[in-house]
Amino acid sequence: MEKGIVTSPYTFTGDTIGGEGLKTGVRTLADLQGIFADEAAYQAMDKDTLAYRVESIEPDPQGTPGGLYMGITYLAPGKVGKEYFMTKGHFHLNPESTEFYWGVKGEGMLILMDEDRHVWAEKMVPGSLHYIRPRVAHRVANTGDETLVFAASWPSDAGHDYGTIAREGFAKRLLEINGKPELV
Ligand code: S6P
Ligand code: ZN
Repeated sequence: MEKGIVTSPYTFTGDTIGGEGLKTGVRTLADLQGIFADEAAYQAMDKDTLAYRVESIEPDPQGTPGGLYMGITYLAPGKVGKEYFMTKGHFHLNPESTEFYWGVKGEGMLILMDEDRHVWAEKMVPGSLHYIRPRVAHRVANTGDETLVFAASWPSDAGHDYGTIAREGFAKRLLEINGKPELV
């Protein structure tokens, strides 16, 4: 190859990323204990069921100011009672940090909640782009019957506050009512 011209160590095909230092994280239903409303339905399910997998490229150490990360989440279809499979959801530890999500495959809902516990949702479909503003908690539910694939890019110094959502939850839940998703 010509001097000074190199190949990027990372790849992005639309629904996969790869390359140097690719990280993979897996969440089963066991990892989502306490987030679904219907505890009896949750207890009746196989806790080894895969809920989602996240693949990410994090070129700089967590906490590096000015860095950017990119990840793809594969969220399985399914419900616990009437509630769709969803990600744990989080605020960022650095409250000013923002994030982009975009829909790649399947159908879902990005559920957002500000610090006053006001909740709203944006429909996620292939090609939808979602800007998550500072101080807004975010989680995604799969409302379809295929794996929901979405990508995200966030600052390397955003950090994740899972504790607040684990303790207090979101003020509304996305349930299937008469065959359609409803925030209740
Ligand atoms: C990271 C970004 C996503 C989520 C992933 C899983 O800032 O928001 O990669 O980590 O969608 O969701 P959660 O709430 O379990 O981190
Ligand atoms: Zn985030």
